[in-house]
Amino acid sequence: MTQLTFPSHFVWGVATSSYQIEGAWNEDGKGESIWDRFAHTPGKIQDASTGDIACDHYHRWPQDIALMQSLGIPAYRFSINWPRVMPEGQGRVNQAGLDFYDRLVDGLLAAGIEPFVTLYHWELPQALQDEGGWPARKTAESFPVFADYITRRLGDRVRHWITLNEPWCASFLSYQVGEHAPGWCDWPSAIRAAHHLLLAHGWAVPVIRQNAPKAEVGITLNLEWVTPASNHPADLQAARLRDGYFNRWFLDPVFGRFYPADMMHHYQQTVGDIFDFIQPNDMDIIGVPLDFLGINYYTRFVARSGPQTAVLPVAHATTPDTERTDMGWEIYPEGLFNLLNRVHFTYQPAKIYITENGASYHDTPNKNGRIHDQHRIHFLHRHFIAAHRALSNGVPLAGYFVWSLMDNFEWAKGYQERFGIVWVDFQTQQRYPKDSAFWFQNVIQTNSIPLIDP
Ligand code: IFM
Repeated sequence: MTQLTFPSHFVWGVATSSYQIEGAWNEDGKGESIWDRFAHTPGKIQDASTGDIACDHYHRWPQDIALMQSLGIPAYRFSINWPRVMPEGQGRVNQAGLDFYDRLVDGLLAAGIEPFVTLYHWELPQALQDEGGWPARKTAESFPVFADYITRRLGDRVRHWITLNEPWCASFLSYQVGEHAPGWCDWPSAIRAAHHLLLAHGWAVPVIRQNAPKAEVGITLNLEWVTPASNHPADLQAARLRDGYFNRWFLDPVFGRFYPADMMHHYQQTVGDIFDFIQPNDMDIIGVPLDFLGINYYTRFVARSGPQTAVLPVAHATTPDTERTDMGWEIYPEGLFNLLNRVHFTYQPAKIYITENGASYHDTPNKNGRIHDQHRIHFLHRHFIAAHRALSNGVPLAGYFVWSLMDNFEWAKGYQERFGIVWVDFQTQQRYPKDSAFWFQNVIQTNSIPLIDP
């Protein structure tokens, strides 16, 4: 046996998100999002760039669909920019914005590409942020209305819906760490934001089901494989806290288990008595049964006990000889295998899609215009093997989306990081498939990967 074959209906795809590729930040009636405001604020983005133009996908989507078609990509995960459709986040609908996504879906289907649509990949309308943002319950109440407009328009054709992308990023990274929009650094606000994001998810699911009765509905969580730096009790405790903060805080409520008791207790001790925002029935709404769980996996977290004063006394242990991508993230395919098994055996989702996995490498085209991104091929190959091993273990893994179709705006890092399997020249907007794109094409065509490392 020289090849590992995937199940016949396994879904292979690529993923993007609206702000990272669309550009056209203020065209055709689009409202301002928190990312427009954040990127326009000096000092927030490392290379001082913005997503104003990004990959200009708003204008170049027909070529981008043709590109995917030429690479034989069967499924495409993209997201809807909320203020493009509802400029103030509630009330008025911008028909031109809805039309854009309508054409995109039609174009994908005509090209034989299955759309997987994420409703929220972080572009909160600035108008809703001005009224409190995700820490305010009102923002959660606006979300199912937005979901209703989108799914009434696209629900006859889109068969796979993802409510939220990575609620940890939209809450803690955005309202506690301050690295993402709107850039707050406040623990109680972040914990409230997480709750309201999950509530928004829970409210949106029945709305989507009503408008798209034949569709699958799920949520995408970014999960880490957390390991302690040593067997010292303090490091074991650090690993438990990191896992609670990053993974269990979202997994437990989404699977109907309330928030993890140890973390509630921990936050009560360190942040204060803040849980008054949980209203009767909230947890039942959040725990609505799903058709699938989307998992975004990139790396592991090695936890060691950190400074004792912070809410989260956990540090990321660094090991000098660790293999890393150009972004500095540890390459740890075993973590994907472990995580898939853990989620399967602990939470038993009906189905799992890996909705993102990939790596940033800074390769540039050679004089012939070729991009030999061998590291990325190596990275993907090892992660595909991990996914295949999980399948053999009985994990109901139904598909795998590579992040990303093309190089794009990598949030606070701007354009310094390149996750695409297609290289983008941001001056000319020309796209150049990297070697990994052709390698992936072959994986898709054969529905298998070589056992031996390419
Ligand atoms: O670019 C992001 C994406 O928007 C969400 N998941 C992680 C990717 C890489 O950082």
